[in-house]
Amino acid sequence: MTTIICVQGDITGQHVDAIVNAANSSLLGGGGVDGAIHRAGGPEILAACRALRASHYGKGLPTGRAVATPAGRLPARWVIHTVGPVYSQEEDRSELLASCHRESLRVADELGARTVAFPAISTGIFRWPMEDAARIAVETVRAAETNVEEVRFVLFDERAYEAFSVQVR
Ligand code: AR6
Repeated sequence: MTTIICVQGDITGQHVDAIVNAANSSLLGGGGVDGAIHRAGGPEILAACRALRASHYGKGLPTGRAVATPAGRLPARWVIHTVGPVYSQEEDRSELLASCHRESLRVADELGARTVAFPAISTGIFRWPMEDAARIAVETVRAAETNVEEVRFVLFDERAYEAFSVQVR
C-alpha cells in the first residue's frame, strides 16, 4: 500500500529517497521547479544529465518518460527527471501526464526508493489546469503497482495544496 500525502512547500528541502523533477526533453535545466532543483542540488545533477544526453538520450527524454540521476547536494538520493506534456485545449494529453507519474514510480522501484516527492507536474510553465492535474496525478498514483511506500506531493502554493488535498481526502 502506498500512502499519499500532501505538503505545501519547496520540494528541494524534502528528505526523501527520490525527488521528481518536472523537466523538459533537453534535460539541461530550465525555470520553475527544474531551475530550483538544479540550483539547490549543484552541478552534479547537470553533469549526470549531460551524460544521459551523450549516451541513451541523444535526442532528449520523450514526454511522459522518466530517468534518474544522483541528487547532488539535495537531501535526497536521487532526482527522477520526467517530462510533462504542455497543456492543450485541442488535444487530450492526459495519458502523457499520467505516464509521467507511472514512469517515475517505475524508475523509483528500479532504484529501490521507498519515499518519493512529486511536484505538480505540468501546472506551471506548461499551463495544465491545477484541479485537473491534481486529479490525474492522484488517480494515477493510486492505481500504480509500486513498492514505493510514501508518495509526497509537494505543492508550492496554497491553491495547489488545496487542489491536491481534495483529491487525496
Ligand atoms: N517546489 C515545489 N514546487 C515548485 C517549486 C519548488 N521549488 N517551484 C515551482 N513549483 P513548472 P511545468 C511548482 O513550471 O509546468 C521548466 O522550465 C509550480 O508552482 O516548474 O511542468 C522545465 O525545464 C508549479 O505548480 O513545471 C520545463 O521547460 C509546478 O511546480 C517546464 O518548466 C510545476 O511548474 C516544465 O513546466
